[in-house]
Amino acid sequence: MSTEPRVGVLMGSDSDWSVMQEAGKVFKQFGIGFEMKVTSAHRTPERTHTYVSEAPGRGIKVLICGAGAAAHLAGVVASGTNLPVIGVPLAATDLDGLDALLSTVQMPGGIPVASMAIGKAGAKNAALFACQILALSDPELATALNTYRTDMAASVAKKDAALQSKLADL
Ligand code: RP5
Repeated sequence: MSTEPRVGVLMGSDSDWSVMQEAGKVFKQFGIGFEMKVTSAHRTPERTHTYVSEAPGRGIKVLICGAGAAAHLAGVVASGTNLPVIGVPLAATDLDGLDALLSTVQMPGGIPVASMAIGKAGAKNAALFACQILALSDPELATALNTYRTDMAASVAKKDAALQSKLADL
């Protein structure tokens, strides 16, 4: 698969990296080219607008935005592009991500943001969701996603088998 970046992963601060790296791990696993940038909706609005306006011309097809607190990043990015934007709310304050979740998911009608769960699961699912979007026009990636789910189901069956043997030993 091409390693040219097809997904742009933005985060509002370097303090978001520990969670947003989960998205990067998924793209590495599937061999999807991606780039990651720190850019903030409110601290660096011009930098954010410039990135968003240039992204499609560089082959970016999907954008992921991780941000905490009053998380404007996904909404602001979505306002500047018709590319699909996936928001990942992050826990950065005493509200444990509920603030970011509501800021990300409660977009007024007209400018959609696909919001994932708070934190690492959200970052991982954002990347998988981006892969699913790309797979619409990438049969090789579609096959890889099917295999991923088959393997996941097999691991659950294996865990159940281990549980049954623990039960038998009680
Ligand atoms: C948001 O504010 C960032 O996305 C981050 O989650 C949060 C706190 O940022 P720092 O103060 O750690 O830079 O914009």
